[in-house]
Amino acid sequence: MKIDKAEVIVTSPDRNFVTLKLTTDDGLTGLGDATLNGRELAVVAYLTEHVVPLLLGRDAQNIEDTWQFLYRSAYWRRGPVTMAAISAVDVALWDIKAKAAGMPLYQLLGGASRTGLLAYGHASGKSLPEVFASVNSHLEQGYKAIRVQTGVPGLESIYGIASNKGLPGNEGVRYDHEPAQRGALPAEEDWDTRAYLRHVPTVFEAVRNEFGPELPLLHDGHHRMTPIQAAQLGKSLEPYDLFWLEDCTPAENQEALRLVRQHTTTPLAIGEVFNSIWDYQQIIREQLIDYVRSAVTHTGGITHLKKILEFAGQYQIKSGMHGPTDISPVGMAAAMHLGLAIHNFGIQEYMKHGDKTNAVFEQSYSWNNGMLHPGNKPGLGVELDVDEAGKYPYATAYLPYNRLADGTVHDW
Ligand code: KDG
Ligand code: MG
Repeated sequence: MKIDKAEVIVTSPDRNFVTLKLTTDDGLTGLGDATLNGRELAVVAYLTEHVVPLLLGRDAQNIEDTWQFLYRSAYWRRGPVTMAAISAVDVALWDIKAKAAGMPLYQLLGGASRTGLLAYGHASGKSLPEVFASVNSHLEQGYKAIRVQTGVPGLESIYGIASNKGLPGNEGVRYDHEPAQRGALPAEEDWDTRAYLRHVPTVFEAVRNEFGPELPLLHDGHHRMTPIQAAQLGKSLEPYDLFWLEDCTPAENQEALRLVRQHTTTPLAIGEVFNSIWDYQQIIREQLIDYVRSAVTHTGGITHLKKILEFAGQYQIKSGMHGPTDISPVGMAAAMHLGLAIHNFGIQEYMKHGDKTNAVFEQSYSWNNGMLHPGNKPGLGVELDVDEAGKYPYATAYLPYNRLADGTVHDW
């Protein structure tokens, strides 16, 4: 079974997505998600210029060998662009293998370890009444676990607060949280860590009082705190029993989590911007985290993320795969198959895609009563409608960035 064709498809229904489609000489097709938010075209170029020519004529069955070949033969290893490209190839090959076997992918990965995947959604609001309304709306939609992001008095616009406006060019389409904005330059947001640290615990106290002790609540610090500030936040949130505190410190300095860990028992999740097992080596071995946040899309595909999660499992660390709207339905389906199969599944992030996206990517995964399931079609269970995709050409879009009151650039 040889790879006969490799196409890189860029489409922008609601937002930009990059998809790799592989076709074998016997006509099987496989899809892989290669979307890297705000840097999409870098992965397109990496795939088109350097990967597609190496794939044509290769045996589509040898997934591990292809992974090692793409990783090691490049000499220049890791990095988000390389690893997103390798991931797309890897997932497309798993899709093909599962279709050839006539099985949903999770069966090839060992079969189902559970009946469905607990998923969390994103509640947010600038004020407490808005936060409460958003939590209520998520409960009505069936969510059984909810991330809470709040505005901070004095700050105009910050990460994680849903906008009802929709994105420019997409007015009326409301994602719960879609930070990338179309336009030639990134939007500037403001930040003040002390104001944030003062405000967030008051919101969690109010949310716990309103919604009771059982609802799993999550929060994303989005890399903005120093280690001691993160320790302070973890400690001040302990009475509200968080499921996790995510990305409390910048991801480059994994040792920072030692200090955070010394001071708080709030569970920690990190890794949405990591891209290999080497980013996790120390923090898993030293048990500095509780959840691995990597997406299949950004961490070298199923082949590599499965290895990370097996390593994590030795330390009772669980999965919490990244699933914002910049992970395409192809990437989401891959996460669901992997999450259903592994033993140490924790939770899956799930933000619903918009109608245009759902028309481009036909899906067989389901959302029922707060649980996701990848479906039972052979392969990933997602197909791309090329005609629909062709209606939405790439549109330049960037993630925002932060400045402090004195103008200093800060982690976003
Ligand atoms: O592309 C960046 C987003 O995926 C990220 O900001 C979302 O932090 C995020 C999350 O936890 O979903
Ligand atoms: Mg996050």
